[in-house]
Amino acid sequence: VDASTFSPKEAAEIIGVSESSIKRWVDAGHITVHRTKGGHRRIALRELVRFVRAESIPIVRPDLLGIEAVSRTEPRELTDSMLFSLLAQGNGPSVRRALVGGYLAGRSVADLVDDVVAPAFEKLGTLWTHDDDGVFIEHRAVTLCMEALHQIGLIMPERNGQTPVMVGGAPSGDPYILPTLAAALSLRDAGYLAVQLGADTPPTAFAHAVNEHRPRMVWVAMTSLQRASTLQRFIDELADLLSDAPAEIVVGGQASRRLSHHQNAGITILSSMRELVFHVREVVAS
Ligand code: B12
Repeated sequence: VDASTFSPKEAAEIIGVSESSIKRWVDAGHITVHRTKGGHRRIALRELVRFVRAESIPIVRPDLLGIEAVSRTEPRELTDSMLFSLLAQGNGPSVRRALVGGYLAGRSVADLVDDVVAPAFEKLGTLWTHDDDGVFIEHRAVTLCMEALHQIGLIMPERNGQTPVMVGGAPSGDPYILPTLAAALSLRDAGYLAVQLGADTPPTAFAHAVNEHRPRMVWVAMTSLQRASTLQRFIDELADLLSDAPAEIVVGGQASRRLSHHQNAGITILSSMRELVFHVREVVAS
């Protein structure tokens, strides 16, 4: 995906405008291009994606984008019930089209996760209680959703070395991958670099990552039904290991409700991806 670039003519076809419009936007600086040795303009896929999202331009020939064809139905209207059905059916291409389409239509990753993905999984989470198939459907759905989020990650703008870095993952014993992946992509979408350590990450691994990447913030996504005392021990150990680092600890996820706020002074407990993005903007600005 990284290597794909388009000529102004191809870009024009993808978004259904004339080639001269594209050239005009390039000359006016609205679209960044690089030049081939022969002096021809080339537009990177990530740049074209940034442009259509910023300008709310519909994509008329998604097939030409090279990323899997994107939904032609109104992606802005993607709801949690629609995603729930696609996930329950195990329809991978449609799940990717729906989520990537929502992103291309200009929705932020945080909005998609808070309003579509999380409520769709909440519905999915009730299936295993009535039906043996529920467990397999849930596992398959997690993988399909990871693939879709990963695809969004591949078409996001790339950040340079000056960008503030965040590090995060799920705590020891917590197998949940989507919450921490969603946090990483929400942060990347908001313009930061995110180093994601994945599920079941011990405090010492967080500490090593912090040492290497020097993040402004560390997120902990806790979902697994562990005892409050186990979760608290994890946070205390992490806070202890990071006591010399200038990184703030932000905790979220379903199990974070089990932590008491007064035992966690100095640590921020948040409940959604939008809050996470909002909070990080404040941390970075301060
Ligand atoms: C997928 C899933 C699994 C998968 C996970 C696979 C994987 N590799 O990730 C597997 C199969 C492993 C699993 C296992 C179990 N699960 Co489960 N699982 C789910 C399910 C369906 C979705 C969770 C998910 O990924 N959601 C997507 C994320 C993005 O949404 P979210 O978690 O709601 O996150 C929101 C906020 O919390 C917040 N947030 C999340 N993380 C962070 C981080 C930060 C920093 C911030 C700021 C915010 C934030 O942002 C999101 C809002 O946009 C939920 C259903 C549900 N209601 O959530 C059940 C659910 C969590 N599981 C449940 C249960 C009971 C289990 C099992 C005990 C089942 C069993 N009998 O084996 C085991 C226990 C595993 C363990 N060790 O803990 C219950 C928990 C019940 C409870 N809380 O009392 C639920 C609620 C299902 C249900 N309705 O019964 N599960």
